Amino acid sequence: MRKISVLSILVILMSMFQSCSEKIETDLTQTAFIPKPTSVTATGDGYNLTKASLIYVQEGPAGLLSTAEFLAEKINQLTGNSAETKTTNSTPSKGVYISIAEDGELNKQGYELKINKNLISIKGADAAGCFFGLQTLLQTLPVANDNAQPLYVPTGTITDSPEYYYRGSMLDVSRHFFNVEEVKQYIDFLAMYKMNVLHLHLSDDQGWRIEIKSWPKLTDFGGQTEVGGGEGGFYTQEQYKELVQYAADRQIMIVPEIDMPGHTNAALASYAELNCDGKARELYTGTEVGFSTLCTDKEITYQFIDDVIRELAEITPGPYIHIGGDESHVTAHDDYVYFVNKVQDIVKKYDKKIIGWDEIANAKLIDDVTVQFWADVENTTMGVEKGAQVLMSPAARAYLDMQYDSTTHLGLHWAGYIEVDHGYDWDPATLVEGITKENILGIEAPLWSETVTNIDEVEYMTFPRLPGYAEIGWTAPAERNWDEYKTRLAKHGKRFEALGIDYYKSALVPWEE
Ligand code: IFG
Repeated sequence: MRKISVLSILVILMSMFQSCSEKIETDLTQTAFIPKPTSVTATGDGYNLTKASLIYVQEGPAGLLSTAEFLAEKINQLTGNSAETKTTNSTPSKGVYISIAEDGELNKQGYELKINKNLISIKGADAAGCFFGLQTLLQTLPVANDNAQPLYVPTGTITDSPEYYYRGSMLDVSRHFFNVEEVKQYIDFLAMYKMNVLHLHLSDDQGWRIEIKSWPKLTDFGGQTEVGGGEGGFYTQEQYKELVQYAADRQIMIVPEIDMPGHTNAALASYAELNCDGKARELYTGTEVGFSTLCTDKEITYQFIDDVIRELAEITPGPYIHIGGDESHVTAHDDYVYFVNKVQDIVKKYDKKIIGWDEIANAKLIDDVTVQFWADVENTTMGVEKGAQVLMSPAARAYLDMQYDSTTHLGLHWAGYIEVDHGYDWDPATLVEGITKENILGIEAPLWSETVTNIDEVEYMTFPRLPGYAEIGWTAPAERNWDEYKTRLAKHGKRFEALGIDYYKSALVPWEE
């Protein structure tokens, strides 16, 4: 018998080791997708991503190229390739193909992701659907591939579409200011989980954060501090437009909020004439609420609001402007109603639709108003009776500034503690009596920043709860339960770590080691 040398045995062992370390995942149903897709069918093979060199884009439909370029960048990061995009008017036989479905073929914002050995096809009902299909594809791949492993996408078909069309988060940039780069990072977090709205809380007692050219002292003076006395800051209109574009390239709409008549100390400190007594207020760096109000019976107040809404509407392509309306504790009820009625007419004049915190339901409410439910069921159901839609942001479930538990070193707990399961285990359509799915525009998880000062702290309060809100907004309630969801969330811990996200490692989640 021929003597088998030690060397040849080593070679055999190495090749066996090599093949199992390259174990190719070929079961698409094993990917821990969040949000959970409507349907996933596996066909048991793998598309070799390292061969992906061309990303074809259907000629004609708008908004697909940015998605294709986004995908090319991710593929090149993961494989070292130099994949390029190319428009085509016919379906290619290999590579990646991004296209728009026939009218009515797929649900709004939905997509069909078909993967075989040679071709990955992302077919969207619309450009947003294509981008959401891309996010699903990316979840079959690692966030990083530092040791240049060959990468395969498991083959099969995913057909998917969202429960609600408005799936968002709010970032309070007034209590503490977050610069353009930090806001872009937050937009990236939303995009990973198919959220499509970023509500920016741009003004409050502690700071005015958006340049208004006709009222320059709002930022020159009113933007110069923040909670705790830091230097604050603001976005020039050019920077705001840069954020709008960055978000749009990720199918995310910016909803700007000017909170009024309460939460206006920064404006009242900037312009004496906005105060009923004609005296400018001091800048405020504390965290009390409900002590400020614009002067609702002065004409200049409405000229001020007209200028602000006009300038904001000009740089906001999205359909909504948020007028705030919360905690106007020093505005007499009738003055408040009179004020909100007048502000609605101003916003309508600039062809924008109104969102306001649930207190605005006490006003007349014109058509197409959305009441953002945060704390008061009576206000909200009154808004429904007046024909308003509801944006669900129940503080006790969805406020990202609520502490996880009594040991959380950041955040508040006036609405209660929100551990990861409590933030996930609820259905917007049944949470509040009198509010049903038909009344609901969507879901939004606000992050108030009284106690949150930088992006690391934003990450700690946002992760791991944000993916849960994204799933509540996207996946049918019958398909959701905490015990199954937590096993998928557990597999995203490694993704958070690879992204450098400083997340709260809740003991309720069986994180992968
Ligand atoms: N309520 C206030 C916010 C903020 C929040 C902190 C709303 C609509 C408490 N208004 O929530 O300004 O202070 O959790």
